[in-house]
Amino acid sequence: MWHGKRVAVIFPTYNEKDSIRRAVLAYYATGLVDEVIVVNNNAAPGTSEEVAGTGAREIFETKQGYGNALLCGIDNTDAELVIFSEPDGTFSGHDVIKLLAYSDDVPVVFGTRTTREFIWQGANMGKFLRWGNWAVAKMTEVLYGTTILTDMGCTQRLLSREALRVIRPHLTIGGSHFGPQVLLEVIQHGIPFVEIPMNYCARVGESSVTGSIWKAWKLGWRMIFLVLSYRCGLVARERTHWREATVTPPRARQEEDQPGTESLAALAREVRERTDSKSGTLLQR
Ligand SMILES: Nc1nc2c(ncn2[C@@H]2O[C@H](COP(=O)(O)OP(=O)(O)O)[C@@H](O)[C@H]2O)c(=O)[nH]1
Ligand SMILES: [Mg+2]
Repeated sequence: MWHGKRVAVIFPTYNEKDSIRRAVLAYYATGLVDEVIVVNNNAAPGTSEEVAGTGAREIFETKQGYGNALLCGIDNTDAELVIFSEPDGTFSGHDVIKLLAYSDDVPVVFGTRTTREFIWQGANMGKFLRWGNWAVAKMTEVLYGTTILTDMGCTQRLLSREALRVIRPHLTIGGSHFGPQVLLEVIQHGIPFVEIPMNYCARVGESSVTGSIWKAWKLGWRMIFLVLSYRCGLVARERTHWREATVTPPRARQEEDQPGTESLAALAREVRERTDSKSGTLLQR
């Protein structure tokens, strides 16, 4: 729970049998996560046994692909704050607190894995992947005039329920470039977002998406093609702009929740009175 909002984490799983148990427990250990949803995407045998008893809810998506698994997770939670992640040991449960802290100000918080200080030894983030992700992200930033973007492929991110409600009908990609489509739909809808550094560690087991340079190269080109298609209006659809889609912008709502100047003055008076009664010298100094 974060400021009265329910928090869910979605873990798609395909080949993470040896790390998923630890991942689920680490995210619950933050004390901030209400529900971990494991989407079993024809996962390695033994995965369900590892998930059992962790408190996570396991659901099954037989349509293969990262995007299909995430969409199934999104459609199976009503949490107000939804975090996408991976249970392969690359992300840290501790970073949930960073995503949540920024969710107070913006409805979407993207992670980035290209900040040098946060890349741990053994992480699959060599020069090619780091600069490749950075370059496609910068291309997107310049083409759309967005806030800073430095990673096109980070899969740890947070979306509010309102943001998901707005973009969900436009999410169509079942494969690995689902992540960039989420980013592009957020941009196209004018949803405010920020990108923050995530710790990125070595993976447990083999990566099947960016493990080989050839696969990463192909995925990179698919991402570039997707960004350009959106920019050229080839994915033109009717979209409701964020400002019209949300009745009250989150920031305005939070301001309503803040104590007004009157109650702040009362609080200051109370503190003064208490300090006064305990130690007069403190006030006089
Ligand atoms: N390769 C693959 N990954 C899937 C599939 N469905 C879900 N995933 C998830 O996609 C994520 C990325 O895969 P991974 O092998 O870790 O690639 P990497 O993050 O690029 O190293 C993992 O969390 C997988 O569980 C699928 O059909 N194939
Ligand atoms: Mg991974």
